[in-house]
Amino acid sequence: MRLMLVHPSALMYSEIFLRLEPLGLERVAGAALAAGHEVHALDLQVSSRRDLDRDLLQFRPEAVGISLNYLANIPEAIDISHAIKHVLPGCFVFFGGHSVSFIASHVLDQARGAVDAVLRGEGETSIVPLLTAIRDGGIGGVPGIVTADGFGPGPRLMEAIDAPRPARHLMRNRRRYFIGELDPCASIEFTRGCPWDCSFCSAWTFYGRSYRKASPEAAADELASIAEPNVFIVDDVAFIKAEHGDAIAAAVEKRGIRKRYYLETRSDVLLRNTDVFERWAGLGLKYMFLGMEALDADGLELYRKRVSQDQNIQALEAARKLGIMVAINLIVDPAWDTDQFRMVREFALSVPEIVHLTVLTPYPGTEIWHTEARRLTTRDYRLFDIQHAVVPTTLPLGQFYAELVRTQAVINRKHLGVAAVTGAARVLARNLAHGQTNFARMLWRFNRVYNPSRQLADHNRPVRYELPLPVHSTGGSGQQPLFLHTRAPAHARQAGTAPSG
Ligand code: B12
Ligand code: SF4
Repeated sequence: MRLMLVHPSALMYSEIFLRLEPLGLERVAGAALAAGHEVHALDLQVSSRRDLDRDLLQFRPEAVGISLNYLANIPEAIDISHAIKHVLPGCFVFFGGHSVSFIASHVLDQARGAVDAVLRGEGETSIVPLLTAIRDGGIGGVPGIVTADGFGPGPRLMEAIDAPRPARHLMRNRRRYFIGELDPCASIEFTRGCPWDCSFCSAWTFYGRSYRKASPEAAADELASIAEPNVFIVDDVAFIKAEHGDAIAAAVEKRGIRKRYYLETRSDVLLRNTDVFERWAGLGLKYMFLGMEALDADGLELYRKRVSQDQNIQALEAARKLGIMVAINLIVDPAWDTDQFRMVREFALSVPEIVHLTVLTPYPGTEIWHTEARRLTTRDYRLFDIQHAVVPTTLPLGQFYAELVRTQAVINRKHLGVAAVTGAARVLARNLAHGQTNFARMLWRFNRVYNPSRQLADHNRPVRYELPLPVHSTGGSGQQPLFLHTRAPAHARQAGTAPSG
């Protein structure tokens, strides 16, 4: 069958810092290719709508799948579905991905017939059964399927994540993928899932708190197959298990692979497995996101981060000793007043690290979607990008954005200052010499995009598609009802029970 897979456009406020390959979509493509289907992929982060229109007419897909990891992309995906049905009325259009999995039937209703199905959960296990069912019938029996007729069987977790390999070769314009100065940059997955249970995050609910590891040989083979000199490791929390991180490092050393890496991890994991991070620093690990989330004990408690502020500070020291640059993430609570923003500015200026701010956002799939007592002030999908306030702010909204942007600008100026003396100018020149302009554009675009009036104006756009209303609970019925995948393989359940944080 001719299958076309599409990733929507980049999110405006994060595109400044990064644009990364759609790894999940590439893995779904890999599964379909392995079963003998003809697959075409298009990423609107790096291609235009005109490319999409042209490809639809030339490739004439029998099925089109659109990836929806981010809520903010849902309106665009619904519009694209209408356009597809207009030119190819017989084409089967379906959605899949992280965010849409939690609100599948709502989105189907909103699409008013333009979307035939949503595949919830991991796409590798359901794509081939879906394509077979489109041809032979029996769509209602596909794992994870939701159609206008209702829910089919639950989504199925893969036993192991070694295969299928992401079909990277299908993506055009790969040189446009980057994160910060790692330009161009590919992505890879060493583990899947997270055993912790932070209240604002849906990574753990999606995978039912399971945790799976790629085999070290498969991980190193895949890394060796990547052409880009830079790699983002997409794991929710990298190197939770020291022996796994060490085993991949050994396989990478054996093959003599040399790249520069960016990853995400937790402070307690960095402190517990410092040796592993040191070994990876030797292999080229340059940057890491550290989700500190809050500067005070109350905030850490509220987000159920299970890390103390002392551990966070020690982790920063550990990373500095290893020469790894940290991007600290802090969650901005819409309840903040000017004092709290000032404190964050002071903190950001007092540490050499990059500080990244995201606004506390209850979204489907998270615990706070059900427990947050504050009412949503908007249900416009496009504002659920954790750069906008979607619950009431203590400051008037305009002032909240003014404080937010002022804080971000102070932080950004600091980096440009630090960057100039620490050699970013050299990096910039090197990238430009190789025709890589993503990092340079990022430095110049900040002021245009991060602008309080623009953020405020985003709230006044006409709204065509809205999120469903949350179903409130006190959280008393345990965590199981939040899980999307409910049956983890036995080995994964074992690994997932022991976060020592
Ligand atoms: C790695 C990651 C990042 C990285 C890289 C992002 C990137 N573009 O690659 C970084 C740290 C930079 C990042 C940034 C952001 N992220 Co992020 N990120 C993740 C994370 C941890 C893993 C994503 C991943 O690559 N997984 C591995 C691949 C293989 O899995 P996958 O993409 O989910 O695909 C599988 C399924 O979803 C499904 N699938 C996917 N597409 C399709 C399509 C079809 C047709 C089908 C059938 C199935 C299918 O099958 C795939 C294979 O199993 C997820 C949490 C999670 N565990 O999912 C959050 C997550 C997706 N991010 C989130 C957010 C909010 C953001 C930011 C907006 C935060 C910010 N403002 O800074 C930015 C936006 C960046 C951007 N535009 O890409 C939220 C999404 C929230 C929401 N509901 O909208 C998540 C869920 C985390 C959370 N907080 O709960 N992110
Ligand atoms: S540790 Fe990170 S990925 Fe895991 S639940 Fe918390 S925020 Fe989500």
